[in-house]
Amino acid sequence: MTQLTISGDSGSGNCLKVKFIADRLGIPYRWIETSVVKAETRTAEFLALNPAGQVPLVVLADGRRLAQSNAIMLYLAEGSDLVPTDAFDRALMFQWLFWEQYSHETAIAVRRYHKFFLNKPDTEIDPALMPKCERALAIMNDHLAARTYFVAERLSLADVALVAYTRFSHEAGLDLAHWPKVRAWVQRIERDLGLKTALPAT
Ligand SMILES: N[C@@H](CCC(=O)N[C@@H](CS)C(=O)NCC(=O)O)C(=O)O
Repeated sequence: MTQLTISGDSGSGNCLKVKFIADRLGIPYRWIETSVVKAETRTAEFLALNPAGQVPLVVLADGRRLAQSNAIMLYLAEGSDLVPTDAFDRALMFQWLFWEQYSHETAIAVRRYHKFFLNKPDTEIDPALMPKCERALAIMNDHLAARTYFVAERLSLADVALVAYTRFSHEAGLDLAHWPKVRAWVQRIERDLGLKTALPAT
């Protein structure tokens, strides 16, 4: 039987988000490892599937294709307990999903890519990224000061989207010991998702 395929790079938080949701919801899929560093997202074959040349990309059983990690998560999790039914809570979840893509991923994931995957020394990495990363983590830490989860005190797509790169903060050169509420929340979400922790031992 044809089933969902996920083209993804298993080092990418955006791709892992999709895997986490499919695993959590018991959705069967075939994973097609597609390396960003090896430019496998830029082959003619891949560009024919996603002209944006980016993973994650899913191809549904009927052949329809969907890109953008948060859009894919929303499609897969429709009607599940990971999407709040209350309209305001759902809008809050979207608030964090949009913030993740505009202000969080663009700092932490980008700095991690340059430092960890491209092995660049700090002097060759855009200096504006570090304060942007620190600001994102401070916003999260403040939000979590009196909360267990990002929205409505239960696991939602907001937690899954945000944990994807936050758990690799050390690979971006950030020590989560400075943001203890974030660190504790990462451990909680990893536990909820049944993941082995990505955090370094303290
Ligand atoms: N906003 C997109 C970002 C996707 C993205 O940046 N994917 C990266 C890997 S994390 C990629 O495929 N880069 C390859 C390239 O741009 O050539 C999403 O959330 O899916």
